[in-house]
Order: sequence, then C-alpha cells, then structure tokens
Amino acid sequence: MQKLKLAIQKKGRLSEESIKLINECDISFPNSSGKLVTAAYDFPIEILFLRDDDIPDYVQDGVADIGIVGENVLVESNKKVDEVLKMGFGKCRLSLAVPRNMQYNSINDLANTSIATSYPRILQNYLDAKNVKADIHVISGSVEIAPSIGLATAICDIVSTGSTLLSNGLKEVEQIFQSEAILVKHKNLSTEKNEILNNLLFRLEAVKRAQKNKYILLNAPNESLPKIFDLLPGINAPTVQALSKQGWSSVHSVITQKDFWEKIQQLKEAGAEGILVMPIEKLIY
Ligand code: PRT
Ligand code: ZN
Repeated sequence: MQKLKLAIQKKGRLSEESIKLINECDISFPNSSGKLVTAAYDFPIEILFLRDDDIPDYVQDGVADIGIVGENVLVESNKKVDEVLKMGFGKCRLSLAVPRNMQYNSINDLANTSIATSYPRILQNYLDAKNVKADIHVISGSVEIAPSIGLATAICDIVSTGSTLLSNGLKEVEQIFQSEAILVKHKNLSTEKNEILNNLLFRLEAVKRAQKNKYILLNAPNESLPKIFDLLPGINAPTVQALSKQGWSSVHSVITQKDFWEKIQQLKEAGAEGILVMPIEKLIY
C-alpha cells in the first residue's frame, strides 16, 4: 500500500503545532529527534522533517506529497503547488518598518531608498502595485538590525507581537502580507494518495472544528427555555432533558469559542444556572 508523504518543519515555529495537530488526528509516530523521515504507526503516512524553506520545492517536485508551511515562505518561493487548507496557527504578518524617529506619511517616502528583506519577491510585488521604486537589499537573517548599521533605510520582515521591532528602535508602517501555516499538495497526486489525503482532511477538519467550539451544559427553569434556545443556534437544536427538580430542564448544546464569554453572560441573564463548559475532541457534521 502507498503512503502519503507529509513534509513538516523539522525545528522551528511551526514544528510543535504541526506535530500536535497530527497527533490530535489520532496519528502517532515514533520520537523523531534527529531523523529525516518516520512512518506513522496507525495511518498510511510518512513524515519528512525539513527546513521550512525547502518544503514548497519538495512538494512541487513530488518528493513530498503534501506539506505544512507558512504562506509567506510559500508565496516567496513561487513554487507550483495546490493550497488545501489553512491550519489556523503560525499567524504573522510581513510588514515594512522604519526607524522610530523617521518621518513617515506614506509608502512614497520609501521611493529611492533601500529596503532590507528576506522576502524580495513579495516586497517587489507590493512596491510595483504601489508604483514605488526602491532598492531591495536581500539578507537572510537579522533583518531588523539593517537600519542601525546603515545597510538600509527600512526593512520588510515578519512581525508577530512587534517586540523585535520595538527593541530595535523601529516602527511598523505598512502591513503588506498576512500569513498563517497552510497545508499544500503536489499538483498530481495518484488516486490512492488523494484518498489518503481526503481521509486526513476529514480528521483535520473535525479536529479544527472541535477547537473552535465548546460543549455546554446548563440548567434552567422551563419558562426561560425559549430565550435560551434563541441564544443557542448550535449545529442542531439543543438537547433538552427534564431535571428531577420540578419545572427545570438541563440543556446541552455546542457554542463557538469566538463569542463564548458574551454568550455565557447572556445565558446567565436569561436564567441559566450551573453552566458547565467542556472542550470537544472531534466535531463531525
Ligand atoms: O530552520 P528553518 O528554515 O526551518 O526555520 P526559520 O528560522 O526559517 O523559520 P521560523 O521557525 O522562525 O518560522 C517559521 C514560520 O513561522 C515563518 O515562515 C512564519 O510563517 C511563521 N512565523 C510566525 C514567524 C513568526 N511568527 C515570527 N515572529 N516567523 C518568524 N518570526 C520572527 C520574525 O522573523 C522576527 O525576527 O520573529 C521576529 C518577530 O517576532 P515579534 O513577536 O517580535 O514581532
Ligand atoms: Zn527557514
């Protein structure tokens, strides 16, 4: 039987979350430290541990069938692969930043300056779209020190919390690209491999959906139920069971993580008591 080859980052910001998500799909593999490739025990998949920059290339060439990589790396690489699923982690942005004391009103202020970056392609596309000509200085690491050593006027780099910019005396002036980890696939997978991928996607989606929702149990007097039902659209109508306490019911439902605290408050105000909230492991529609 064929195995689907999945490339993930060997060591770095996406490694832990990638492995965690695979494990949550009930796919386990031996401790991988130091290995380039390992096979899962309980799913027809092989995991390749690579540098993130190599993943788009490997997937394009079919050395790996699928891969998890940052959209920033993928777009910069310009490799031909299909995007399958946004993973919901590794979120960051690619931004332009300048020294804090520089007057900055618009991107036109960067015309004819030099900008240091590890993302020349994305930056060039952005500058072209804005009709700004600047000299792009490609460096592979520690981009944030370029202005202070006189290498460039501005930088274009990944920002997450902004603390790296702050501690280097820089300010973020334009966000040019939003990124998160994404699952990509080789353009021509065999039917058999596509089938394995679909099984994996079914699991991944159930896990991701579960992470976005919570299971909720509450008690309420029967006269409050109509108001409570209005607050609980859920995936199905909520389950209602009579309590031994006369005139009271227990309600079970699923609510989204997004507006969770607001909903709990509203449920309380509507008469709910003894609200119990639990994580969901898998959620399948
Ligand atoms: O060794 P390998 O080549 O595999 O790893 P790498 O060092 O190239 O990549 P790594 O592990 O640093 O990042 C992998 C991916 O994580 C990136 O391609 C992004 O898609 C994503 N990601 C998410 C980030 C960040 N957040 C991030 N904060 N990548 C880098 N950073 C760096 C950024 O370059 C800057 O130096 O963190 C600094 C800024 O962070 P803040 O929080 O100070 O703003
Ligand atoms: Zn890298």
